[in-house]
Amino acid sequence: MKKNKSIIILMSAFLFQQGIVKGQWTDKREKPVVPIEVKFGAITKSNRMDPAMAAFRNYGLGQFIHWGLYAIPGNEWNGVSARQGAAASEWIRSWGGPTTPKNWIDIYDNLYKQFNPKNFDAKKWAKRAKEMGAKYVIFTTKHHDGFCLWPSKYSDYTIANSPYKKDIVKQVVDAYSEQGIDVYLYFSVEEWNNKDYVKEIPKTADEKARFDRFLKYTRNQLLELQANYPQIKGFWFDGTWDPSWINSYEFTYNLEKELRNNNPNLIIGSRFRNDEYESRHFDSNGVLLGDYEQGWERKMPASIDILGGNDWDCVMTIPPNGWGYIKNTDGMYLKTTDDVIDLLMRSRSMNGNFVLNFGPDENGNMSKYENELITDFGKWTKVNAEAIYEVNHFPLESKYGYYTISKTDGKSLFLTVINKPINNILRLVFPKSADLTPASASLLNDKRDLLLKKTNIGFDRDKNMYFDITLPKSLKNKNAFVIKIKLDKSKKIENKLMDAKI
Ligand code: JFZ
Repeated sequence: MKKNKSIIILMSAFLFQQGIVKGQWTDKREKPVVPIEVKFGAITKSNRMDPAMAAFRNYGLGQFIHWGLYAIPGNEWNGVSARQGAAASEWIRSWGGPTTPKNWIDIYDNLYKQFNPKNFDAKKWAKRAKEMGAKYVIFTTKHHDGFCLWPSKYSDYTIANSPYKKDIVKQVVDAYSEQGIDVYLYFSVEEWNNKDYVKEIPKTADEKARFDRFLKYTRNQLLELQANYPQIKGFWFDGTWDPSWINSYEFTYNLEKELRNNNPNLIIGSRFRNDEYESRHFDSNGVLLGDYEQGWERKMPASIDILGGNDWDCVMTIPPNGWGYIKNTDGMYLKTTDDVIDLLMRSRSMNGNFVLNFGPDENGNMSKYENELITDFGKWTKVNAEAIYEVNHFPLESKYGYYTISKTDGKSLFLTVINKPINNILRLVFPKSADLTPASASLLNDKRDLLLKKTNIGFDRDKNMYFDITLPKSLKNKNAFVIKIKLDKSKKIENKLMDAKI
């Protein structure tokens, strides 16, 4: 009986991680024909125009860090892998099935007694993040296991009671801020080992009292984080899917108001709360709850249209799944520099931020692979910065890669070339009605001018016109490269040959 139950829990955790459980993701919502009255709907307007939100839109690239007690096992225990046994490395506490170590939960809940990251150096992390080109960081203050990386007054299960003792969140906030990288705090509402936490809607008096205490505790912690680290720009909420939290819509509505009152520039995503009809991410009228869509986790919108103009971020792991440290990645595909360039520019071409996750080990070291990726990817973001930051979506598609356009001049168009044509000629397609068309082109990395010519290919009744950019035959890039195209007022004079009469 007990075994069956753990298999069911494990399976649902798995489906959940895969996003298969209904209603988890922010697919385009059908709006009701007649708007319904929503009392606990959106607090901020979509597309906030204030400087904080403008900065968010320009970040382009972020770094996510998942660090906590799960870094100690690193997805295994005594040489036994938790693969197939736990949903992800940071979920190792819920290890289930035949490979689960004896007394596992108990072992896990005592790991804090040995958390003592001897190499942890927030300044080094922040420098490296800057080198990668990250403009913001999202750091786990507390994951589902409930362990706080800051010395919270409201819990005993914190860094203060580990051998390390010092406030880790503070070091991260200070070091990243010093590097000019904005800080967002990841915060899981759900806590697996909190006696007051109730998953289902509290029914008995005892459950009600416990969950009530839990809500107060959550509020206290969030206010504490805001008071301790006033520099933070926002929160990245998680673990907000249980019926108990969903049913607390009035509480969460008021809490969001309170957090925003304390900091009117605060940025939070759509995963914090729901309206009174259990509608998460969006209220029942399809209005975004929060400042940006937080549903594109390890996935990408198929096209910008699905986003309905909302801001969004894509958070992504380097291994297939697993946000916390994984000691043994043998047999796992690890995303390459090419992969992350593609994902970054795909996000940017649709106005989103791309956030790459890192899972430091128990001593505070990034893995060799992560470090190499930072260096390699960082070289790319540096030379191609103009195409990544302060850019907008450009409303044309290219079979060669992704377009972004400069916000500053609206005339510098960037084409990140992922697919290089065999004949070295990129044929750009613009509608004949376009006001601005390509006037000159150059390589962004070494500023080399490229031959650009308008080409009349003579298709009958064609609505498009064509611009051919010739790449030097000697061009041998290791990765994707960016072409900067200057747009100018389109010359409307066409050398029109006679159309065939049919
Ligand atoms: C959550 C966490 O469970 C995970 O450990 C990690 O921190 C990630 C960033 O966030 O993962 C999720 C969250 C939501 C869904 C699936 C995984 N979901 O809605 O299906």
